[in-house]
Formats: sequence, C-alpha cells, structure tokens
Amino acid sequence: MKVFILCFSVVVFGCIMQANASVRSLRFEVVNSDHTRLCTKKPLLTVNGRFPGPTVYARRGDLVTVDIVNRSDQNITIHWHGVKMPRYPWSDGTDYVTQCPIQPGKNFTQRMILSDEEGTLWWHAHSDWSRNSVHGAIVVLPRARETYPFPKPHAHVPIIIGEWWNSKVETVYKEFLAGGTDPEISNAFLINGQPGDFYPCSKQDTYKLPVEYGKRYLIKLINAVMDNIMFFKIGNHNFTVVGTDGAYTKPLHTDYVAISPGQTLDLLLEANQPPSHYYMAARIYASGGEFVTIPATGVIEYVGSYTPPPSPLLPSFPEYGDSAASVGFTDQLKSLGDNVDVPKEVDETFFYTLTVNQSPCNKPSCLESTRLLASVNNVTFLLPTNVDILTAYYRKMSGVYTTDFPDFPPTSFNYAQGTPEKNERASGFGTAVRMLEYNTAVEVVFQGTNFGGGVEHPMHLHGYNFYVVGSGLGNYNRFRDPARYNLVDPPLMENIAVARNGWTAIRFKANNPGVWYMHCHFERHVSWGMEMVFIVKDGELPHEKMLPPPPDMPRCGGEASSPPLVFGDPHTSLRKRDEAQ
Ligand SMILES: *[C@@H]1O[C@H](CO)[C@@H](O)[C@H](O)[C@H]1NC(C)=O
Ligand SMILES: *[C@@H]1O[C@H](CO)[C@@H](O)[C@H](O)[C@H]1NC(C)=O
Ligand SMILES: *[C@@H]1O[C@H](CO)[C@@H](O)[C@H](O)[C@H]1NC(C)=O
Ligand SMILES: *[C@@H]1O[C@H](CO)[C@@H](O)[C@H](O)[C@H]1NC(C)=O
Ligand SMILES: CC(=O)N[C@H]1CO[C@H](CO)[C@@H](O)[C@@H]1O
Ligand SMILES: [Cu+2]
Repeated sequence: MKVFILCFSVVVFGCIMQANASVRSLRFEVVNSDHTRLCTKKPLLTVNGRFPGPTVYARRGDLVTVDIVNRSDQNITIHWHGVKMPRYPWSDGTDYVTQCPIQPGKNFTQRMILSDEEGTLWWHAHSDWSRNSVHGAIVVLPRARETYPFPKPHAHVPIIIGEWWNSKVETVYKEFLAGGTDPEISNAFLINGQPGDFYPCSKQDTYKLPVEYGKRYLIKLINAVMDNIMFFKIGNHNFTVVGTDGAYTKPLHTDYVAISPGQTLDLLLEANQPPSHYYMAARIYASGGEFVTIPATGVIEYVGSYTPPPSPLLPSFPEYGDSAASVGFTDQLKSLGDNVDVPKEVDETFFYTLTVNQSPCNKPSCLESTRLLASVNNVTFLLPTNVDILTAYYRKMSGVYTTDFPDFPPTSFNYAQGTPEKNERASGFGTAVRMLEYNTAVEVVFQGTNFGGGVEHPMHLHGYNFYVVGSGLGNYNRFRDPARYNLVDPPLMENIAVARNGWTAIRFKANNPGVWYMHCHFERHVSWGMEMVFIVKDGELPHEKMLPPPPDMPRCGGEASSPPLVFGDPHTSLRKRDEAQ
C-alpha cells in the first residue's frame, strides 16, 4: 500500500497523511485570477487562483493523479518537470510533443509517476509562456520509515524564484513573436510570488520565513524565471547544498548558489546566527543585454523577543556578469554515492551545436530586417500543429515528423570563437527526431556557438535524468576532453546550463521508452526553436514497453483520419508495471 502526503502550506509543520490509498488525486483548475504587484493589477493565468501554485507533496515512488480542468480562455498543458514518468509519456504534458493542448472548457487527468526521484522537482505549464504564472513545487520525501542522507530537517521550505511583467505575458509573448527580437524584459523578480522590499509597492507583502534558533530547514529552491540564471544568497548565513533536480548530492558548503531556469536545489539552512531579521535574495546573473538589476528579497525572521534592525542585512552578490561564479558553483556538484551507474562506455555519441540564429524578417510586424531564431545542429524545430508526435508515433502516422535529426552539425567551424556575418546566420527548419533503440547508452556533447556573441543554454531532457560527465570553455576536443570526464561521482541532473561558448557532456541509458522532448529552458530560446525530440523504442520484455494511452487524451482534430487509438485502463496498466518490476 502506498502512502501519500498532501499539504498546501508553504512551511510544513504538519501535513495531512493519508494511508492506505493507492492513488491520491489532486484537482488543478486553470483559471484567470486578478493579482497585483508593483501597484499593477492584472489577470494572471493560475492553478486554483494561486500564484505560485500549490505545492505537491509526495513520497518516493508515489503515484499522484491530477485532474487538470481548464477554466481559462487559453490552451494549456502541464508538465511534471524532472518526473521521469516511466513508460508513460502520455502524462508528460508537452504540447504537440506528447499531447494536444487541453482546450478551454476541457479537462485531462494526468498521472505523475514518481520512481527514484527524491528531493525537489516542480510542475509548470509547457504551452506558450504560461509557465510564467502556472507553476508550483513538487516535494518528494523519502519513503515512509526511510531517512534522509543528512540530519533530519525541522521543516521543508519551498522557495520559488519567479518573475512578473506588468503587461499580460500573453501580450509580451505575441509581440515577441511578431517583432522578431528579444522579448520585453520583465518588471520584477519574485520570491514565492513577491518582489520584496527593493521594489515599489511591495514591502507590505514581502515573503517572510519564521525560523527558530537552533533548528534546521531544508530549502527547496526552484528557478521558475523565464530567461535568466539567478544567484541566491542569505544574509549572514551559509548553507549546505544536499540535492539538485530530485537527486542527492555530496554536501557542499557555500555562501551562494547559481541556479538555472528549470533547475532545483535542496539547501540545508541552520538557524544558528544571532536572532534577528536577514534577507534571502535572488539576483540575476547576465552575461549581457538589458536586464533587471534589483534583487528579489524575502526575510528570514527568527522567532523570539529581540529588537530587529530597522532594515535586515542584504547579502553581497557576485557581479552580474561573473561567469566564473556561475559556472564555478555548478561544477562543484557531485553525486552523493561513489557507485553511480553512469555508462562507462557509450553506444551512441551525438555532438549538438546550440545556436541563436538570424533569418530575414519580411513581415510588416518585424522590428528589424532580420529576426532571431535558434537551433540544435542548425535545425530550428517546428512543432506539428494538428497532432502530437507521440500520437503520430504510436499510431504509425506518416508525414508528421522525420527521423533524420543530425548527430553532428552539418558544417564544422570554429564554434566558440567564430563570428559569422549576419547574413550567414540562418538555420534550416524541421520536425526531426532521433530514434534510439531501447537501452542504448547515449552521450550528448552540447557545444555553445558564438553566433551573436554566445549565451548560456540550460538544456533540459524529459523522461530521464542524466549524468553530467564533463564541461569546459571553448571548443570541445573529442581527443583530449573525454580523458578528463568524471565517471566516478558526476552529478545526476535533468537540467544543465551549458556555459557561454563552452561545452557540456552528458550520459544516460535510454531505458525509458517513449517520446521525450529535449530543449533549452530559456523560454525565448525554446520559442525560437532550440529543441529536438528523442523517440526511445520499446524493448523486448513486457516491462520494457510503453503503456497505452488513457481514454481522455486531449484531441487536436488532426488524428481523425488515422487508425483509432487503443486505450488502456491506466490503473491496471500501472499495476501491471509495478508487478513486472
Ligand atoms: C471532464 O469532462 C467530462 C466531459 O465533459 C466530464 O464528464 C467530467 O466530469 C470532467 N471531469 C472533471 C474532473 O471535471
Ligand atoms: C560562510 O562561508 C564563507 C566562505 O565560503 C566564510 O568566509 C564565512 O565566514 C562563512 N560564514 C559563516 C557565518 O559561517
Ligand atoms: C544552416 O542551414 C542553412 C539553411 O540550409 C544554411 O544556409 C546555413 O549555411 C547552415 N549553417 C550552418 C552553420 O551549417
Ligand atoms: C488550441 O489548440 C487547438 C488544438 O490544437 C488548436 O486548433 C487551436 O488553434 C489552439 N488555439 C490557440 C489559441 O492556439
Ligand atoms: C467550461 C469552462 O470552464 N469555460 C470557461 C473557459 O474560459 C472562459 C474564459 O475564462 C470562461 O468564461 C469559461 O467559463
Ligand atoms: Cu538557450
């Protein structure tokens, strides 16, 4: 019997424990609700009217079903970021990759299938830019009667770094697509939905975390910002990083972290400083361009009687463009165990260039004569429009995607230093996937290119986590660099920021059959096409095959002419899955 825990408070001092329930259901109503920040009121797309949305608490290995009911005027999909969804891509929630969007007035019951994830993950909308306000934390506790690999925390504290535009994000998104340039920058960063004391009209609503002296808190940090890596610090307090992306790490003592969009970090905080008020703050890391410089703040308030200072202590930050501080933090993350199951040998090696392209812009709405696009191996990905790739694969429909995604860039050049002329920066277009045989050991080397000066790319893979075995600046050298790989205790992640004009090598075993998106987690880059899809084929044995779809899969309309779907009873199928393992 499985045990599920559900709580919706930000700090968990007591949760509702529900024993003897094999499936726990949540209801997510997607609604427009009015919210005010920076003295500006606007309707915001939310789950259950809350911003950020509800925290989902679960235990390792749990199954949580979520009824998504769309009471908004927009198409929506919900993705369980970092949940591998073994054999069940049907609930992965990526529009036109694993499902058609849930249209206004429709509903869809998704199954969040946890396996070996433990720590912090999050859920967010995947359609358009609605993830800006449609997101929340997933806290995965150890199994009942199992312990943490570190001293037990007194409480879990989800901290979501977010972002606020005074304009409607749908409008910002539409103007961004029409204009062809970078998007309008946001007006504020947020900590748990609030900008904090350094922004206008915000002080009265600043997020406050009461702590008791001598107690230990587990901060579940999530970067839900759209386009920026963030630094996070706490005044006068250091902390210990103990996990990232739903996997534990070797303890890392530090006074700051860098966190990329999509990533999560588990931080142990000891409340051991003189009782007072201290700021926790998130400030941007940016290697160029226009950006918001003001940090988002929350306040750590020790309980007890003392006179707090007129203003809490604000920590000092690395410089905005301090790439050594950003990359240097990430490079220190290591898996907790030494006996990790990283593939020592690989069956397939792919070399993927990550590029921001420029193409001619001829529409009247264009702000310049060229428009920005993005590509992987020079392919700007086009999503299908009237069917999703998963349905097309499952039903053997032709004409939806091609299987020729290139393993290497079409031309080799000086990736990290080359500066092509504007008219040489165009990409090609395609809806191309890479097929993988079941259980293939895969290595992907991501190579940032210097087109337009280069920028970081936080790459995210659905359906898997991967070991980050190596990284460096400049061009990857396939003769020299593999010798320096860490095959002993590389961190297990599902989101890794590839350094500006640098490279990163990841490895994973393709043992989760399905259709899995891989994309940059900078929202503007994914909108420009920096993405691709892996299709991992079924294995021979019954428990190596994809499960059938649920009967309530949202429809686009384009599936009508193809053979009908054979539906399964997902609960029976999942039970069979459990029995097979
Ligand atoms: C979903 O929609 C169907 C058909 O309109 C309806 O019968 C069902 O009650 C809805 N489910 C939820 C959870 O709202
Ligand atoms: C925090 O760590 C920094 C160096 O990482 C050190 O200089 C400082 O003394 C530490 N502060 C506390 C309160 O432990
Ligand atoms: C990318 O593809 C476009 C269109 O086919 C082509 O013009 C361009 O030269 C290619 N660029 C690179 C770097 O391969
Ligand atoms: C919503 O999704 C449906 C199905 O794919 C599509 O036909 C429609 O154009 C979408 N609406 C918008 C506003 O994108
Ligand atoms: C059935 C349903 O929930 N419809 C809603 C769709 O969205 C519009 C606009 O927000 C609402 O007015 C409908 O009630
Ligand atoms: Cu990117």
